[in-house]
Amino acid sequence: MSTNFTIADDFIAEQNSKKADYLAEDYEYLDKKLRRRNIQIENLIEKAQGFDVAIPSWGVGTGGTRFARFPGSGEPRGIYEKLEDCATINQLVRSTSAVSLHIPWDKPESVEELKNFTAARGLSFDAINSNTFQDQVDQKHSYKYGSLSHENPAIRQQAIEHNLECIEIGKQIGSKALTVWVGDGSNFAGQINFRRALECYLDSMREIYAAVPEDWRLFIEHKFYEPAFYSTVINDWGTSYICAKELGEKAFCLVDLGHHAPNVNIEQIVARLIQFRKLGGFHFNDSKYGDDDLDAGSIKPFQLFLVFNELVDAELKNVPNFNPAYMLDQSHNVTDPIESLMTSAMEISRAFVQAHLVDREKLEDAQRKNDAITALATLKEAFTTDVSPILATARQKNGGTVSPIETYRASNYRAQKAKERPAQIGISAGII
Ligand code: PSV
Ligand code: MN
Repeated sequence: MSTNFTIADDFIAEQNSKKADYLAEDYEYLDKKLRRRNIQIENLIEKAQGFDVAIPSWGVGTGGTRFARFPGSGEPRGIYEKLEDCATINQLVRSTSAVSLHIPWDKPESVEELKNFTAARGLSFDAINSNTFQDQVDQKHSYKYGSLSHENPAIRQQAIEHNLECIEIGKQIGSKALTVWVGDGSNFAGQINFRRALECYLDSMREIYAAVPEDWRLFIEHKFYEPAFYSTVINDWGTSYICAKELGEKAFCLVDLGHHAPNVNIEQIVARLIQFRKLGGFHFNDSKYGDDDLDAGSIKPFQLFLVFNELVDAELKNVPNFNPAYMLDQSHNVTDPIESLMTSAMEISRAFVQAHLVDREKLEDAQRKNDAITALATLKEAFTTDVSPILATARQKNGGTVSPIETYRASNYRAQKAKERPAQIGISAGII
């Protein structure tokens, strides 16, 4: 496996040197501009250097829709090849050092081997995700009509045990959180009893919660539709909050940006969850219509900025126990997944740094005076500042590349992988 192609650090340095003059010019200009606003560019570079968002293992394969999947060449065929791609992403952007595994898709034959392989590439493991939304070949009971919320205790038990197994794997690989998203719900009015389904779900979650180690967190991920189209059991942040509250201190809400109805004010949901100490983390992506799983910041960059505005405000105000986990969760149908994930990671860092540019005193003053024009202008001043030189400098300082997409394309990584990884008929990338 170690003979597989990797991008050489010398190659990255050579690519960076081609950009050095332009970056220096842009940096100098931005530095001057920020100093006029009493902002030290060095502080922002440090912030950007310390920022990290986890890569979902399932994101490095080409996704698909209900209609078709168009595989790309050189796609990863198993967990080790997925990790190779995750390592490449991090090598170039240096802000994606953790990988979020999905079980059983990524179930390792040898945990030891998996750990060594990952550590050798400078990666660690983020939250572990359970899967009770699909049936596996050797599974006794079907999840066709639900899993943790199913009427049948034997089916619930099977789903509970799967989550317990995820916790065990997570403990061995160093994860510190379990993310539970269920596809449970209904397609017809009257198909399920709403109250009974949630009671069953809570009963199951109590058993899972009891097995969550003291230094772990249990993330509850809500979604208002799909695969069930009439109702889902954990449909919104309110239900998620109630469940997290019922379960106890280790339980938190996870916000996947794609899991809300169009036009829902997600930044306000984030603020609510922060206020009541139940914000666990994020699955970042973007959407136009629903759970489109598009690249983060590609459709609504202002929304992404506004979410980070809430997060940075909480960070600066030292909200107790504020420690959200950042993960991507996207499906790449028409792009090279590595390019999409690198671009998304950069857009998330951009929103984070921009949110640090907000003049918070001015904003608060405007809010207290009901000066809506100044309030928005204060946010827009930060949002419209091009922080690219900060992001590029942070990447370079961390050992990465000034221009991730250019460097990646120039390296011919994908063509090399196409040689190493001949296509397999019928392999699953996860979301198909
Ligand atoms: C469901 O749409 C979801 O957002 C959950 O996080 C799943 O684990 C993931 O996508 C992959 O299907
Ligand atoms: Mn998700």
